[in-house]
Amino acid sequence: MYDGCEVRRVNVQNDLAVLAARIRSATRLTILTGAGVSAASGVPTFRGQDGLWRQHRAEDLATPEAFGRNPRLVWEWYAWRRETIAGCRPNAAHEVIAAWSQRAGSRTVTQNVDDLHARAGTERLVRLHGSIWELSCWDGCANGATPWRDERVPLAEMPPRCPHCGGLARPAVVWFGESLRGEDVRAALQATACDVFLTVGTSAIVYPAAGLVHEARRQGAFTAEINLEATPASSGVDVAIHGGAETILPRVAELV
Ligand code: BV8
Repeated sequence: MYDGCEVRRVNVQNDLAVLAARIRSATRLTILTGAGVSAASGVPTFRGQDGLWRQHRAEDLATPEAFGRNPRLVWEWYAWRRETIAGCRPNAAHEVIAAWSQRAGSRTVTQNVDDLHARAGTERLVRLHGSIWELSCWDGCANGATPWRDERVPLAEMPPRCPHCGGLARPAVVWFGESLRGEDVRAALQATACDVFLTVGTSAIVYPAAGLVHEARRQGAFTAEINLEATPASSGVDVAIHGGAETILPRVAELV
């Protein structure tokens, strides 16, 4: 007779084998990632206990209203995150996802702005919320609408200025209440037409990203979730595996 944790272990082993078999036979694999895949690299997640900064919640700072009210405070938050991320490297979860991205028909859609998927060499990457290493013009000049890359830590000046018009620069990320870029939304929706849709390390509450797994299931995809804890998506996927992405993904990769 199995005790509780033995049953759980057996169930997880079965789920890993089922997911690996589905990935092995898939011609179109789509992976959606959130902050949880970068947690093992040392990048603070949004809603975990490490998600607070000077007692501010991410949702309160990652908005155009917050930036308009106090650009220096919001830039200090981004400068702190840039400095933290600059010292982080891709972890085993990024490495497995980058390896799977070499397969034809695979696509990776990330909510993260830390660029760790790009640094791991991930192909066909859709960055739904932009990059913390890119800036654009807050004051709306034509040339400054196109994001430019600035990886200097610390930034040359605080707050940084637009090189085109000398106005205020902003992080070229998508804030709450802002629309995502049309081409990114289209690419993400196209990626829901797949055989396997795997969501990894996201609390599944930020839209439109959180709606993608439901759209994939509606189109007949096998859906799976790898996350440290249950989320609103857990009850709707075919397989929900609870554990660290940096340990679960390498185990699945061994079985594929
Ligand atoms: C928009 C960039 C049209 C900034 C971010 C429909 C329904 C409800 C609400 C809305 C809706 N449509 C729009 C909204 C409003 C809003 C929204 O969704 N709000 C939520 C809070 C309810 N959405 C928007 O505003 C979006 N815009 O839809 O445009 C529009 C326009 C105007 C008005 C309405 C609509 C724009 C959303 C983009 C916001 N920008 N980031 C920045 O980064 O500074 S979102 C931000 O949250 C990050 O990108 C982050 O990636 C993302 C999602 O969070 P997660 O990645 O899931 O991170 P989190 O910390 O929450 O969870 C981590 C998970 O990992 C946890 O579950 C944890 O257990 C797990 N974990 C931890 N360690 C590990 C692990 N898992 C595995 N292994 C581990 N080791």
